[in-house]
Amino acid sequence: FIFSLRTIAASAILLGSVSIAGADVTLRGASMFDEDHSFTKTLREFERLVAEKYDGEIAFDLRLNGELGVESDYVTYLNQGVAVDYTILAPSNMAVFSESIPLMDMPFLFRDLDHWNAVLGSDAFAPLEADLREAAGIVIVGYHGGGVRNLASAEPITNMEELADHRMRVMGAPIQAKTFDAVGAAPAAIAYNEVYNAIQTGVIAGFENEAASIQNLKFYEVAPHISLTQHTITVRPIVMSAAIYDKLPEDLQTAIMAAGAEAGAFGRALESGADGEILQEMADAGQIKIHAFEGREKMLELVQPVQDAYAAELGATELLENVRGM
Ligand code: MAV
Repeated sequence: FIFSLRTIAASAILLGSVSIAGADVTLRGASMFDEDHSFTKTLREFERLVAEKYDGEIAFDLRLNGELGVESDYVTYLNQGVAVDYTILAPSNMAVFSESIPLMDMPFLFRDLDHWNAVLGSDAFAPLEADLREAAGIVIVGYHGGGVRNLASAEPITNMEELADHRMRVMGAPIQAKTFDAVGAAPAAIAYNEVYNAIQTGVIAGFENEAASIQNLKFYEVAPHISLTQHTITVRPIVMSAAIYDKLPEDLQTAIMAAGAEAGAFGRALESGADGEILQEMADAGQIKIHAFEGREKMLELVQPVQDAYAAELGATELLENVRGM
């Protein structure tokens, strides 16, 4: 009896994530974090804006704290049109379905926040969005992001020598592993929800992440040494399952696109503005130690040929040159 109840509960989560009865729509969202994280705040803002812009009845059911898994799970759900209708995702977690989408969050793509802002304000990534829709069945409705990723490790990493053979977790896209391989580290693709344990048990010596997530998921408990490599400014699309999106009434699709653009701008300002403060908060609380990293220029030099080769493979050389030139 208990078993069958569980089965029913599980299939209720996997099926019927969208119910469109007359004008009533309920969309289910997912966040790996609690209400304090900028991803969750941005998704809440997205919900508020959609409801405001849409004349019909709409409800949202946002599942927090990784209840529905991690981003690599969400990608599969979005692709299949089950369980998760909207979320925020790292492009590098969508590589299984689209080889080109991780280009937009590869390390050392953006020089600084101004450059990142200019690129996100342009349509430079439109071909990548089109490939994602086509190959993955995922629709980008806006852009969150703006966190700066640094190394977080059990022991300090302050220069290229200490980075050599450093066993670190990277996201699943091959370009992420190739990048950290090129700078001499020993990267391994590990699921996000296994990182804490893998560091604690010494399977790896660290990973790389942005301040907001290190704080929200308490990664500082196992990786308290932050090296300011500042290798990535994040790009985190707000996404929807195309299987769901395409079934929605046109006026709701219009509201979603407008809400996504606005919620993204809200989220980018929030995360990019809070990034330094969050690092400082964690340092003040004695949770992390911040280290300068000597060798960022060297990293950049080693990584550029890897970026070039990846773009060439994708036939995206012009796109990359265009982004670099902005
Ligand atoms: C951070 O929590 C976010 O950037 C999230 O989008 C990523 O999936 C995650 O890191 C990660 O490294 O997998």
